[in-house]
Amino acid sequence: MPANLTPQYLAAEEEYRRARTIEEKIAALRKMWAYLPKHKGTDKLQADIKAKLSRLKKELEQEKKSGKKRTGFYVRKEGAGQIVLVGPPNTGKSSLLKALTGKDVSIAEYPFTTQVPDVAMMPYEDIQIQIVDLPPITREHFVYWQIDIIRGADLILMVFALDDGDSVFMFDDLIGLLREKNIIPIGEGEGGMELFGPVKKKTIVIANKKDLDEDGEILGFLKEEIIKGRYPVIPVSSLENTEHLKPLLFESLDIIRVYTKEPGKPPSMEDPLILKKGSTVKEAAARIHKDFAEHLKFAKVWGSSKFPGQRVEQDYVLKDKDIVEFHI
Ligand SMILES: Nc1nc2c(ncn2[C@@H]2O[C@H](COP(=O)(O)OP(=O)(O)OP(=O)(O)O)[C@@H](O)[C@H]2O)c(=O)[nH]1
Ligand SMILES: [Mg+2]
Repeated sequence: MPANLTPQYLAAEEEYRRARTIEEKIAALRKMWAYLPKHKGTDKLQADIKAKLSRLKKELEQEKKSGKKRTGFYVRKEGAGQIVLVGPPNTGKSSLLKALTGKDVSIAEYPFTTQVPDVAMMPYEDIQIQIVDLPPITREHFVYWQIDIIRGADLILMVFALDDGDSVFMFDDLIGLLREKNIIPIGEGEGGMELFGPVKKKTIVIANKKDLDEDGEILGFLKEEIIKGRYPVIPVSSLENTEHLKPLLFESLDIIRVYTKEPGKPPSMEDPLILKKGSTVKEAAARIHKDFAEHLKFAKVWGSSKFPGQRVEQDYVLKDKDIVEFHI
């Protein structure tokens, strides 16, 4: 991101992220344009905003012509991470949401049961992870707010069914549909959050309804003939126990929990800081307060350090469940 973007510009960008309708998006983009400092360093951003504006204006015109009014959905992020369930119809996405979170959602034998996003929190140890269930995605049913929600998520779970339906054959089509919308599902590595242009998203394949594939034949086919090692594949049955999935989901979010303590006091074991894997002591301090990071002299760490309460420098890389005491 180019430096020296003004707070007004960043506020407009936040407004854009939250915009639900095309009109709201256009209004936010116009503000971004107005507040964007126009110099060489923002060339790319200027071009992106212009391109997005003209595309949305065209979409708005088309919408007016067709007389169809679309309403969008925006899901506010909550908890330590946001995971979105994506897949063809009837593969058990909503059943999986229910199994992981306990939320009672619409589940039915027929396809296209889910029509609006369903959101619920999955408790995992001492944190909460947000799960978003979407209406199924097909070439005919892939609307802009589904795209926006997937684009904003931290992790994609692609849910297929090991039943006698044909969902597993839709795998490459689904990847193609996402790629067309500038979402690049990746099996490993770091995903991104860019506002414009192609964005990589970490993706796990969930092979659901494994209870219907007793001999594992369909699972074998899915892994060997279709996925071919491109993505991790996890067999589950949403009707049975899905507990084994939870630590895997936490791991895949690439986040760590860090607890803080004040000198001479016990650590506060509630509400850990949630940081990206690989974060340093300085980054943890910055999360508490900008000044805090600037004035930080050193820290003491319990957990990943060689001995409890070891003094470490600002660039010390923290691990999940570390306790940190900042000294300024
Ligand atoms: N045997 C079996 N059936 C399942 C499993 N998970 C879901 N089902 C059934 O599959 C059907 C579809 O489940 P849903 O959870 O509604 O599927 P969905 O993917 O949300 O469907 P849409 O919202 O229409 O895309 C229901 O009849 C579920 O009971 C599973 O693990 N095993
Ligand atoms: Mg559903």
